[in-house]
Amino acid sequence: MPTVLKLGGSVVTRKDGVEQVAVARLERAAGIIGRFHGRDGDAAGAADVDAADLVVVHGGGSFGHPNAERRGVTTSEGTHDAAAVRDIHDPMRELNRLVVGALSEAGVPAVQVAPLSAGHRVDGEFRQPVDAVAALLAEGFIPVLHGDVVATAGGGVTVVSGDELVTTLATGLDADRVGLCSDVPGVLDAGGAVVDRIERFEDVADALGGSEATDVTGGMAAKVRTLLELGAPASVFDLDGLSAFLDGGSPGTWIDST
Ligand code: IP8
Repeated sequence: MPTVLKLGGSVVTRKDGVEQVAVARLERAAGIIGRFHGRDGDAAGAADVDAADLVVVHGGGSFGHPNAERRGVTTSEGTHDAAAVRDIHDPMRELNRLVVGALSEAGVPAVQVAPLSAGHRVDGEFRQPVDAVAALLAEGFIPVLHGDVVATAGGGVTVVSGDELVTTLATGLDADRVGLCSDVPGVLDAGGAVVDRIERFEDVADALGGSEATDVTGGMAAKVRTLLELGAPASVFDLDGLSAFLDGGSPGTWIDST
């Protein structure tokens, strides 16, 4: 069963700039994924994790959120302005091209997959057929999707977050593991310490503040809520934990309501 890995916008972009790639962090993440992918299944620590069965999703960071905010588009507020749709979608495609390029340099058979081309939203719920993603996986490719904008019944076009994509893909592909790699080592409590395990949102509701940079899709609180609704365990960790996660470990915070 596949692993779904999200590289947060804070990992692949610099949130202090406009449409700035975090080159060193992206190359580091790509190198870790490349080493994982290039390893055979009998390598130490990787025995029960299939390196070929990986779907990557990345967030928007400074390529997505500022443009969406400027256009007044969120996951619930849509637009019928095609220029606004292009203003949000096109930079995300460019970021996706750069992420896929870095993965490719690291030896990963990564290919671009755009949610706008196949996903849509009905009654607030994001839907994305996963057959094409499953077929790409079966043929040995690593599909790389991204936070985007999608057609929304009765509402024009709205933002779809990488976290929504993770949920939809994990459910549709029957993933057994989900990883969210962000710029923090896990979900932090009020004192700044990593919470080891979350089973109910109420356990951490008070500790979860808003994201500091512009984030039209809700920051860490929204991530935790979304992950608690998954039928699979999820881990939240930073780049230091990525290798351990791909090896089958549970760095950072383990989120599991099952
Ligand atoms: O960074 C947001 O994706 P996220 C995508 O995963 C856009 O929340 C276009 C703002």
